[in-house]
Amino acid sequence: MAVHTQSFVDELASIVGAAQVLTDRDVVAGYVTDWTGHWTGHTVAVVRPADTAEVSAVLAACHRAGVAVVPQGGNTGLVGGSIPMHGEVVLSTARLTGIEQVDPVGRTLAAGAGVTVARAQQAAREHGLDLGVDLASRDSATLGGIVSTNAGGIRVIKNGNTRSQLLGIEAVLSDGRVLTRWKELTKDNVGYDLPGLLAGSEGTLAVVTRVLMRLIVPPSETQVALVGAESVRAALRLVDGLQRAGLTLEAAELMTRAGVALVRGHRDLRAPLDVDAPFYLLVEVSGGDEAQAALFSVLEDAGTAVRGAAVEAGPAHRLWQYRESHTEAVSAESSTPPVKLDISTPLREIEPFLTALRDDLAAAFPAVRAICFGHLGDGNVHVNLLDVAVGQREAITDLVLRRVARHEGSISAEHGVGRAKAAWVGLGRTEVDLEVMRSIRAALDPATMLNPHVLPAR
Ligand code: 2HG
Ligand code: ZN
Repeated sequence: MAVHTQSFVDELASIVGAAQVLTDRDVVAGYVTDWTGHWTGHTVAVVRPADTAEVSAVLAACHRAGVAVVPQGGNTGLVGGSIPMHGEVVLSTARLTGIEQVDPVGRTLAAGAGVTVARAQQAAREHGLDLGVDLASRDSATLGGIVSTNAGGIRVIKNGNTRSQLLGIEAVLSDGRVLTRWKELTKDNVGYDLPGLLAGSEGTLAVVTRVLMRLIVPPSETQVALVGAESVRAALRLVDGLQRAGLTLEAAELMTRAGVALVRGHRDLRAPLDVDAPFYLLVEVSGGDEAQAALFSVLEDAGTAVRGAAVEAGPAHRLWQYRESHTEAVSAESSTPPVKLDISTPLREIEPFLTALRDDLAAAFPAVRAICFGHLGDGNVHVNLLDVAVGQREAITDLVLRRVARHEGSISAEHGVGRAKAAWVGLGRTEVDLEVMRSIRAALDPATMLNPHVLPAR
């Protein structure tokens, strides 16, 4: 770092107060290692501003000093996108926790970027509404984080991803200027969609400080089925059948025999069904008794493609736990930090992709265990690779992502590019596309002060 560290830290302290500039090694430990345990960096300081004005002053100070900044929300990301690998300042949004307004008429929620998804959901539910986004890390993941990564989660099939829930945004540019696009309007077509651009920009264009989110009307009742399926094709046919029967899907999740066995071992759970199956589909549909009857009838029509099913009225935590415990079970049961590759393919390619991947891995990495699960309705598979030796991470990532590209897929479906996939963005975008992205980045952050090592570097 070019500046004198102590005077720079003192300057940050003069903005946010000394107690909010963390430099002690033990205190910053939780900010410099990611959730998977693979990415560990170091930082000159973790700064925790209390409001937008302080974020602006902190960024301006870092800009003047030429010190790069990594924004961080709940640190639940899975691609190393909020870890300071090169000594950057960590700008934590942990104190931007105000819920400013829930408007039950316009169905919007205005809140600080550091509000957790669970708190935002709770605030919305007090008005009979809900956030359109839900994900297993809801208790720690923040609104700023899900916007910055354009997070997906289990409700995308019904509500779309985070970008489509975002109505307005306040964000601070790298030089400290505050960008505000904040209109509680469904229709507002004046120029470029800047909130949409900042969504998914992974902290490279601006630091999100406040968000205006759409709220949804949640279903008053739901039915959940955990189905043992003969094949991925059979599971997809079932999803299609449910939609054609007029049912509204709230979720459609895929698991495998190996994944369910791993979760069962980790959580000491009994088998979800009294029959075994190579694949499991977890579906949630809205509605009461009538929906349940329609669900049963689609299951019956499926014949032998369905090996068995358990159906319960929502929220059916007992059935959901098999799906929601996957991430935790993978981390606990792998002998090395798991390699987590979040990919998508067209629906018709999921089965060929999974079959080819199994063969590729068996040939090249026979000792690695692969657990694939994810959001079937969105064509989104989470490829989790256990017991990968540190020296093999890059080669196995390359193998999987090249396989994805051969199936017309995306190397990042919902977790983002971060550091983990920065070297492979060329597999997902053309050269001109990458040039345009670099130009946008250079326009907003000419000196590359914000999260310089994620997404395509300049
Ligand atoms: C999920 O769908 C999350 O549960 C995490 O996106 C996926 O652990 C993973 O790979
Ligand atoms: Zn997911």
